[in-house]
Amino acid sequence: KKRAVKNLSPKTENWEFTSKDMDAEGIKNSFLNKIKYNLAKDSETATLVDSFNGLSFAIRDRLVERWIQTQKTYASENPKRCYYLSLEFLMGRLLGNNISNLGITYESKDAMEKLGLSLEELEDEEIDAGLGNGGLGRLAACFLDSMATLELPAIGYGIRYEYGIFMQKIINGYQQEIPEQWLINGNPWEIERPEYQYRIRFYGHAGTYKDYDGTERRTLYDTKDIMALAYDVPIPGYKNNTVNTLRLWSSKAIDEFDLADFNQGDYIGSCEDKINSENISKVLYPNDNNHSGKELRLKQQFFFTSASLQDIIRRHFKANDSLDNFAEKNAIQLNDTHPAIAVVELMRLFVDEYKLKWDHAWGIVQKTFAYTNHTLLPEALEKWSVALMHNLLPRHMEIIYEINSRFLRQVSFRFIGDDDRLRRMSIIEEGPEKMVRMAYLAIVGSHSVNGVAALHTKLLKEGLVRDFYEMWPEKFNNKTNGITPRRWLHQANRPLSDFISEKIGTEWRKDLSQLKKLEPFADDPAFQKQWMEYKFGAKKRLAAKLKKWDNIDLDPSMFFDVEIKRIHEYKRQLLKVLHTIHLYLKIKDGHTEGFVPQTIMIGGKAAPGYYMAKQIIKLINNVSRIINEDPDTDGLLRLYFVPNYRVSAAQYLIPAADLSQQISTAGKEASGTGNMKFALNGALTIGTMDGANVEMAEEIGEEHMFIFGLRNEDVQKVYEEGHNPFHYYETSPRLKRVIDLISHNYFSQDEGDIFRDIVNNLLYEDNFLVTADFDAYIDTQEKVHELYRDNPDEWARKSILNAARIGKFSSDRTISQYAEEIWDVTPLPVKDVEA
Ligand code: 4GP
Repeated sequence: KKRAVKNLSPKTENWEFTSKDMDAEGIKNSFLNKIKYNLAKDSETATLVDSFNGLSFAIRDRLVERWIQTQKTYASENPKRCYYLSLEFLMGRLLGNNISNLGITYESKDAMEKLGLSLEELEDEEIDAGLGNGGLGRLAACFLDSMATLELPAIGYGIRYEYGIFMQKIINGYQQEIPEQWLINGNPWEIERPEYQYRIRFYGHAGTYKDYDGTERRTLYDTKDIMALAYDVPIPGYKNNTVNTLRLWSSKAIDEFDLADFNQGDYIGSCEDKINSENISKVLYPNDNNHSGKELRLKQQFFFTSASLQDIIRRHFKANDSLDNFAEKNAIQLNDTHPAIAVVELMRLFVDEYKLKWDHAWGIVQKTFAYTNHTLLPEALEKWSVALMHNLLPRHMEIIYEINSRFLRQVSFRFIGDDDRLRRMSIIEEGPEKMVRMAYLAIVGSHSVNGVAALHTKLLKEGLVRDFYEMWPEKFNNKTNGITPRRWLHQANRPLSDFISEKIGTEWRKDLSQLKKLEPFADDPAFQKQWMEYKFGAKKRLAAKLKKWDNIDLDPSMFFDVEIKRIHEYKRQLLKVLHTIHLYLKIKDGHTEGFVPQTIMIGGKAAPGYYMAKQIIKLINNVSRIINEDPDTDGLLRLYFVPNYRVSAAQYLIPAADLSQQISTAGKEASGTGNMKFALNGALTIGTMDGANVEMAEEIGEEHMFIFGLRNEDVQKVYEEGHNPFHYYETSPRLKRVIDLISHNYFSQDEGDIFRDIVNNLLYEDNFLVTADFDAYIDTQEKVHELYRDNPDEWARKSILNAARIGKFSSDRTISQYAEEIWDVTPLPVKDVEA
């Protein structure tokens, strides 16, 4: 059954536009046309935002024919399709991406230059589509790019949040969250589809009625309904004719105003109803790796899930006349448990609305769904109170009970007399408050369960859901994450991308394993020199951006050490801060001989309700101020907290980094994807044996990375035997000095004891073993600096080898494996659009 992954390499080769429309002159004319007729402006009155919108409309036009052609092809060929259901799509900016995937970057640049405009400046006007928090959401975005590039008939479904991830401002060192009005200038990439609207039914109660043939059936009464309205975003493949769709749902009141209320004079009351319905798609929950049990969140989950399923069934019936082949035509991937209620909703639709028999329906449901787990952290595991679920979705709660009772019967048959196992595996958790365990529901309702890196999948099987693995080992599989090389190298680092293409051709953009061809150059001094010049160029580009965005002055001749990701205790930004303080102390002690002049950059958002994460941000900022203002550190050490870390900032930070920080407590980071982006751009990694770092070390060679710290087994042992952080404090003089400096308010002289909680946590709790790994980390950082200082050729060689050997981590490879091993979906190339 298993085919080689190679089969899924793109079918369309040597794709080039021939159209005049794609040259600079064509783009320029089209742009001028848009400025005039779409925006009613001229060269005198057009603002930068107008120019951004004008160019975006011009580029969108160049996608539209292919978009229509793609959808036509799918409709007529009726292939099996894959649907990616995700509460998050962290898309970032689209202009540069769409231009680049069309292969007209230089043409667009020229077109704008002819008009005295700078493409880069226009790109800077685009506010990121920040419809996600971190890894899980960005992965979904990379997957969309790969699915289109691989010519897979795929659709992404999500929510069109009016407010995506908040904008982070730093005020007196503290994070402040500002709502980001990303739609304020309009969104040139979306098309509203009023013809696709679905009714979503909440609350009410379930009851029985007699069908015409006398069968008793369940249905819902007295529900409170709202509408889901579709907005479509085009997702172009890289240099092919495929343009897939990301369909985002926006909530809308059923009627503009409830006329009954209106006539009774309750004008405000009826307006409130409308406002309440529209709240559902208002804001993204800003949690990463964390579950919030709020009713509105469950509403969001059901809202987008139900709309998507209704849309999928509608589309299915356009090309098929029965639901019997539903699973043969539709594969639905659940991006974490956030859309897991889909299992229940599809059962409800099949059984209540389409009147299928339970067993028949259940067989289809299980064959249709597949579930991806993204984290082992207990606080991220979704559980919904039965009471809440019953109130909001009464019929779904009934169906969950039915699914559970049939499932537990299966378990008790397989493991006779094992009552504890029944209790452990039940979808309903008994306790003071009964809870629905969404991960269990997702596993029971799917034919495939995957983790996102080899180690993570292993731990999933051995730990978190071991009982389920024992029951259905065949359901479990690994799909190591990947990233799209288009955004993360071709676009983000175009000079380096062009240099690479000069040497090894352009195929790597669709087949990242081709980067292997760089290996022979790794020893070539001339190539090494050029390679490092590109790194220097990227540093200068970053310096210009951070100056413009945040008024930060970077010195590009320094070593750049970068940790960018969500702020989380398990990701251990604290370890990086402690190290920075250690370096500062070295300088203050006068040990500056051979000190590698370096700039340490840390960026990331903290969930607004995550106290410790916000304390860590404050600490970074305070340490930064003391260090940067101390004249002793001039030319040696700088620490910056980069505010408002986001996809567009990552595109500048990652190419500029010399060192990538991937230092999570072993066993905690499911995969990581930033780690891959850095290596692709020639940064060396300092990291623990966690997540995909393990597989990166296999590919790149451990000797070309800086691996340190406790392994997963060690961590487990420490947890079992009881961790005593105070012991490390007492026995490591370096650690003691650093912690003492913080606890004596050296970094908070006018603010007193504000870091007491951090210090106490480090000394008496330290769940993430910062103290245990401290010395190993400091020593390994030292090795990093030694190599950079004493052996720049070897550094360059390693940098090249990192990029050359990172090919496995293309999301094209990941998606090929999903398509072949889970979805059974094959590429469907789209023919050339006639001129
Ligand atoms: C993240 C994981 O923390 C990260 O390791 C992984 O690379 C990413 O998913 C994509 O699989 N999880 C989340 C989350 O973002 O909210 O659970």
